[in-house]
Amino acid sequence: QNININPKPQHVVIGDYFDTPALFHIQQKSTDKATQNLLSTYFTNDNISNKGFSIQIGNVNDRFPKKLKNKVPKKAESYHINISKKQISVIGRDARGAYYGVRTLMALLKNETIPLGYISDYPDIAARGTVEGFYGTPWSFKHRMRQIDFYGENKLNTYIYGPKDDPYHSSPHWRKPYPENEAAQLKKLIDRAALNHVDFVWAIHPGKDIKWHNEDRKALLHKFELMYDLGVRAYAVFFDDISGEGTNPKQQAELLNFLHAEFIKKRTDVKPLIMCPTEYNKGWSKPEGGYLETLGKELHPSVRIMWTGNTVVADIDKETMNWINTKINRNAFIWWNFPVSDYVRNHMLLGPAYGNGTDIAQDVSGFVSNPMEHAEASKIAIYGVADYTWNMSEYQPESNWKKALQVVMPKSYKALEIFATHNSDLGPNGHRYRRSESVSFAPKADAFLKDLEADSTIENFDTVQKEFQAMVEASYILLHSTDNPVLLDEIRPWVEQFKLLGQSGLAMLNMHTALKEKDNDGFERSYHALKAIKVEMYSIDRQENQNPYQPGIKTATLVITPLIDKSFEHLTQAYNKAFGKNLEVEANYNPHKLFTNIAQLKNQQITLRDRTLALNPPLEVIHISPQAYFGFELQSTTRASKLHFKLSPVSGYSNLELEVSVNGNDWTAIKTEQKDASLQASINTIVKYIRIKNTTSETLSLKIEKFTVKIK
Ligand code: LOG
Repeated sequence: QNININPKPQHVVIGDYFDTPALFHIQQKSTDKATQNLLSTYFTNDNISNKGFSIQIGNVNDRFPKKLKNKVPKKAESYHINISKKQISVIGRDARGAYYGVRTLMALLKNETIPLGYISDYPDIAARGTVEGFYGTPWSFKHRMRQIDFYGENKLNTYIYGPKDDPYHSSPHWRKPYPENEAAQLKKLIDRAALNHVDFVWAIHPGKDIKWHNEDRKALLHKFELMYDLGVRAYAVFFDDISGEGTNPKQQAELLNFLHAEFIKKRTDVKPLIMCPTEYNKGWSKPEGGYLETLGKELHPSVRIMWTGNTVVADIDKETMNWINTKINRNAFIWWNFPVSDYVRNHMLLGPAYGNGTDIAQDVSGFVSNPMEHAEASKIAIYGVADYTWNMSEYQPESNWKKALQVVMPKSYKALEIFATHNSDLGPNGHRYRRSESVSFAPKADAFLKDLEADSTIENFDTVQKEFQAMVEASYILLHSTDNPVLLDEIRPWVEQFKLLGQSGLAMLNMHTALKEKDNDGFERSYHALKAIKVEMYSIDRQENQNPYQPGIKTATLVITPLIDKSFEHLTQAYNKAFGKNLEVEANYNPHKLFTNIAQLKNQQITLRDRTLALNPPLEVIHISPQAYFGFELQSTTRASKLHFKLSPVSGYSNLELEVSVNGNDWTAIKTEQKDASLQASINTIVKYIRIKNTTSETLSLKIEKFTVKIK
């Protein structure tokens, strides 16, 4: 049925539509504060009247016709909405169900017409939401407030607060109270969560330095009490990413059971505990140690145990669930590591939330997504998680994703779609988790390259050109969009990069046209333009998002970038060959150059990363004749500092000299110092050229294992 509500309701039976009334008569039976607050955002003195259209809101314990009450699904958080020409009844199974019913009601009232009929609805999974559990800059207060509202709107009921870099969540300060300011902000968040019917689950990460003695146990209990005073009514204890004493499952279980008995059970208003085990994925579990079985046996049955799947970053299927659930004697609580990007920080993950089995609703006790440090951009995936966890069997990743784009950017969503289509994969990474990217464009790119390399007419020229144009135009639209400044703030450098990439694609196509028309001036102009665009992209990559892990800004790396680079290289080679020219073929821009007169090394790549210039070590033995040298030519005079090199055999060191120069003519020798098998030097001066030179009268044969220099 065609009603646009996220998450998709379970049962919708509707017929004719009637015009949405302008005036309403609201009768609240027993509603809670959150529902009252929500109603007050829509029903104001302007649209309330005793003669208005009747809307009744309450739960199954209120007075409603029996036959309506019977239709409320017998499940937690469910609701039934009945719509007749005379009135609308919203009946919740419980307070949260009534709240969700009102959420659905308000989505209906946004339209010009309302359908007659009914909606019976309930969630597939009990706990649904996010775990702010990533490394890196924790979300800001402002972002968290926006997130919590978003969860309420999308019927997500769980926000687990556990940012690795909050020192009061983890070591060193987990035992200490939050400073006044932070406590006040947390309190506001907790209140906001309550207004959105979101459980604010406060997590503690004590395992790095916990001692299994009474004092630390008491410290934990005390911290729980402090958090209770701030309004926390749900708790988690994380033991992930630790080593040593803290990993002992018996001790972990004992602590959790202690907290359960001494804290949870003694209060009527606190939810059962959630814990994240140390062996939180199958790849890391060591069957011989019996870690998971111990937890399964010892932990109080009400404690929910988190699980990331077969590996740290994995999609979840039936088999995953069967495996873990038998080990832990309960349904695991899924910690889905998507769209978290703390291990690929130079990428934006804006694709759909897909890949999880749609048959695991009965096998999980909860499902939360670990998002990116970019909160607003993460909403695209979270919107999908809301739908998936509510109504799993009907979840459609692709159409959900398109709706999500409209929700985060109501006006510029089409431009956002072009951007997000090409910014979803993570690139190669240690967890080997990948996402599809540029899906519908990929076959066209392939065909383009094939034609180009076969020197035949390029069938897809126009299609590819249109895509590049769309990239540039979409970028301009996004950069000047006003419908979500918070999102724009997060994605801006990636959009700038994306715009430049589109422009470089157009320059590449111009090279092709010029080559075909034998317009050499035209070819060289587009060639140099493309190179210049690469310089700009390079500088964005060096200036923005300079974290120490994966610094920089990568965009459209799976399909578009390789398409442009390969085409550029092919075209330049073809041009050089046809006209006897010698343009540099290599597409990837690095302003610094290898500096050598050794033929064997001429094509060796150099890379620049974190201000460290490195020669990619060649695998073969290099023969260095007398006076021959290798090193770097910097783009301009720059301060160089630490230099490292490693050669084998080490006996080679005594025959080589390190020299620097500002002009390439006058050279100064720099003292080196041998440390173990490698040589180091502190240059600490402004240079343009750095080289290692054979100062003997014999040819040296050696392997270069490492050659790097730090530059400003
Ligand atoms: C961490 C988490 C991190 C994620 C992805 C869990 C349970 N723990 O490898 O903080 O964001 O992987 O990098 C983790 O996933 N450790």
